Amino acid sequence: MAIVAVTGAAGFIGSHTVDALLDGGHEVLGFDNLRTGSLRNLRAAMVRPGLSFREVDLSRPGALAKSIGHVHVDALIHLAGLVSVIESIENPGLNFDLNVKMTQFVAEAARVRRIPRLVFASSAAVYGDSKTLPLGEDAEKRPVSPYGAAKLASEALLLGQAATFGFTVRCQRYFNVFGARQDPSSPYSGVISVFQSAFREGRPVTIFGDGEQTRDFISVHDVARANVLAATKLGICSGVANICTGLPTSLNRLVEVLASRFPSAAPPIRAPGRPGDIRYSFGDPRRAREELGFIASRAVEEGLLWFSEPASP
Ligand code: UD2
Repeated sequence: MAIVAVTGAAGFIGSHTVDALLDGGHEVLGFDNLRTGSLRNLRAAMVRPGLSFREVDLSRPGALAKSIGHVHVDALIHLAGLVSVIESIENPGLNFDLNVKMTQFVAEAARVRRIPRLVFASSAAVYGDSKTLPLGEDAEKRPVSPYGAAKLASEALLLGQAATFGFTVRCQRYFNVFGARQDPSSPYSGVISVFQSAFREGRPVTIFGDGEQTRDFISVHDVARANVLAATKLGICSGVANICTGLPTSLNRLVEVLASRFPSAAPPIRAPGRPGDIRYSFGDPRRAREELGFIASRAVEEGLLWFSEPASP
């Protein structure tokens, strides 16, 4: 069993990763500044043995290494950061601080505290509007937001320092992640959480464009499992891998599946496409299978039905 540090532990992906680590019998040191994360997400984990949580601002130099102290950490999963593409466009300086500079502090903590393995939350945003489908890891990288650019820069920072200082880094390029605890309240939240809460509350959803755009939706449970594998699997090397299903799903199909679950829902509103929206996106999942032994287990339709289960009376 390993001791694993998790940054962004109270976030959407972070809290599920903490749960999955505890399920595997690992010990977890969780860190979060609670800017976008919430202790609510860790409610169940907090009462289990194995988690020690600390509220800390990791954007201060040295804060992470200091918080880890002299605990012998086997792996560090770095999920903290600025998570909204739109916020990165509105505030590119903050995006730089939280998504690039903070990554450097993580690399320094790994070096100073001799942490042998890092796992980094990268994103399909590094591909931007690349036209090669499915998106393989070697596809052209054309980020179209400060967020995507910061993730790409962070991958390079970490891979370069891993090679220099002798630790292993796994950069995980998540595609469109969905599942419980994803905040549906902002207009820029993941489409599944927005649609799901609208269906539940009997409000119509808005489809931007013709609804034929596709995404590779992956369940947060699968993403958490991929993180645990990257942090704990023996004998893996540094590298980059897509964390995706390889299956494209259109928005119209999403609405069809949700409508079958909530038959009395109002019909969707149609609105013009969002500027900068990517038309088709789905990844090639083979590298994660070969290098991590990771295969997504929950197809989006099955995951959606589970996720959209109407609340019991
Ligand atoms: C996702 C990620 C983003 C980045 C990007 C990389 C999320 C939340 N965002 O952006 O972080 O990694 O991929 O390419 O996972 N839509 C509607 N109605 C709504 C909301 C959305 O039609 O009410 C459409 C939207 O215009 C888009 C699709 O749904 O065509 C998916 O939107 P999204 O915001 O869930 O995710 P995406 O792919 O833009």
